[in-house]
Amino acid sequence: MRLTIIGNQQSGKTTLFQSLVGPHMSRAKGYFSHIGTFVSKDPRVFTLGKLMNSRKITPVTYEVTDFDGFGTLWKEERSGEIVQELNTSDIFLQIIPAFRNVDIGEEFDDLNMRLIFSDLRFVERRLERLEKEVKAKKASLKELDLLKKIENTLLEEKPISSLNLSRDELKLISGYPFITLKPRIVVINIDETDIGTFECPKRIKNFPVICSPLSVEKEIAELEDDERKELLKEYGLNDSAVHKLEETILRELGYIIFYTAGEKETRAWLLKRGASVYEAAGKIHSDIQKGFIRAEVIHYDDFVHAGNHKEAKNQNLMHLEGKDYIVRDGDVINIRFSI
Ligand SMILES: Nc1nc2c(ncn2[C@@H]2O[C@H](COP(=O)(O)OP(=O)(O)OP(=O)(O)O)[C@@H](O)[C@H]2O)c(=O)[nH]1
Ligand SMILES: [Mg+2]
Repeated sequence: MRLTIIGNQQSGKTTLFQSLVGPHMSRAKGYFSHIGTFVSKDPRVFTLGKLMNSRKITPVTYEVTDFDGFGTLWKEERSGEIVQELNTSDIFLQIIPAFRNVDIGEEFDDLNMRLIFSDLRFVERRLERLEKEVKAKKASLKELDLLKKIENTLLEEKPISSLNLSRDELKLISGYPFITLKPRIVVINIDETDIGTFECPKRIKNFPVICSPLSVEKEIAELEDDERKELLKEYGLNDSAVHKLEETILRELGYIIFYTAGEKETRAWLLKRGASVYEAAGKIHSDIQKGFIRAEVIHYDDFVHAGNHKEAKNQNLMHLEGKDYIVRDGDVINIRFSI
């Protein structure tokens, strides 16, 4: 899972990167000025791991990239290549530097239009060839119609994601590097003096918004838990925005977290919302999926209430499920399998 921070020059991209990754090592590559790992803030895996006395606790991690392609490294004539690199991301975090008193709408549009134009340029080039290919019966009329629909949307200055394409339509264009098809979260970087008074819009052009003083977040990320709480209080903040950001990322991408818990290791796993326990088994190991018999499922809340597997079983909080069971966020799963 790759999260990519985008924004204009000096908007606070690297500050957000450091808030997510902490003061750890990062590397640079191509248009990414920093690449690092964001360790999930989900506290449940640690609670479970402690209850289980696990020797190892493994939270979910995300790869974070600080993208400078629209910043200092931006070159109009290289935009094709820049977009190719962006296309490796699953979700974008678009920063708006409200601390610089910019017009939020204008600042959003500025980058938004660059993304829309780059998709439009691609569609127009593709359409030229596609019309010939359809005539020669080398491509389908369906694809041509879909690309025309996409072209119209982009000409209306709307992202492709606003079309809510069907699964079949998405399949037809899955090979295309469309960046306005990807989910995006707008992060408004507010001045620390505006904490508590800044009116945070719920959405901008239908993208979810998070407002946060990123310079404070960066400071918080460098601290230990106790100090962190203290500093949050000092600034009048309830919680770190990073936590909320992760929740929003998972919601926008349609992911949930499930757990496996044992003495050797307790681990959190990402799974597409609506996926079956059979698919979950495949995430853990292909052999476990192949040999799937049944799944023992205890919800996190029940697990914590009971304190351990055995007690949860005694209290009838564990249920046995077959392959088709749809995993819920927070399920603690033990797969019975034979190979
Ligand atoms: N007051 C204030 N300053 C901030 C905030 N966020 C970032 N800055 C400052 O703005 C400057 C740019 O921040 P960066 O995080 O480096 O921004 P960037 O988008 O990575 O910049 P480039 O990589 O040069 O495009 C730095 O001097 C930060 O200290 C904020 O929330 N409040
Ligand atoms: Mg930077």
